[in-house]
Amino acid sequence: MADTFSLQRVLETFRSSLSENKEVYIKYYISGWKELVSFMNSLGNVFSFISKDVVCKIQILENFLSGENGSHYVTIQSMVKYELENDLVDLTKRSSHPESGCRTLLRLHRALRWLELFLEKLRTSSEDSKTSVMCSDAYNESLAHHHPWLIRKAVGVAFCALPGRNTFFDVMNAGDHTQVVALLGESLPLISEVYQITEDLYAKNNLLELP
Ligand code: 1PW
Repeated sequence: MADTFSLQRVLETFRSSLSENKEVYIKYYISGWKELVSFMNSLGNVFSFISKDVVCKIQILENFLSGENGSHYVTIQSMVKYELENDLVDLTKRSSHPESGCRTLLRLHRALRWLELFLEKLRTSSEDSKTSVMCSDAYNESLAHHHPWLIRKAVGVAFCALPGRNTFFDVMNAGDHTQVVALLGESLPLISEVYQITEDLYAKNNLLELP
């Protein structure tokens, strides 16, 4: 992973994460998140508590992927099948499998919805739009429903420290503003597709509320 963030690379990793028969490769899904973490870190210390949790979740999934049962963790589909068939998921409350791949990935999946909403707002925003408002609106429409009060407060504080729209576009490192908007337009359907495939899979298996 290169040091400088590039929006283009995030999109490429999410693109690579879709297999021909529409399964999602965990390896690339995680790479996409790693890029986003480097982005969050470049936004300053306020984001470190947010990125820490994401880093921790990425690590859990990487451990599964490189572990002895790694072959079952190649795609989200194979992970769900394997963990369910082998009773490796705590379905109602956390007990013997508090950090299953399924519940860990679900947290990233919910955050991906936030990202999708936020990037869509950014794409259609006007020059005087505030990133902090777009960010928290997207958050309140998605991830906030899954977070307790204290986290919602802390996340809200972090959003206030976000740089303005111009800086944001520059940090994305994808050319001038028109190019960033075009790139977002091209890539949002992809992120949305990865999100929807995962959402349908989790819904079908009744996994959307995993503790
Ligand atoms: C500007 C770009 C930022 C994009 C990343 C957005 C990710 C937002 C993640 C918020 C995390 C807040 C702190 C941690 C909360 C955890 O309790 C929560 N994790 C997540 C990813 O929502 C739930 O995980 P848990 O406690 O059930 O293990």
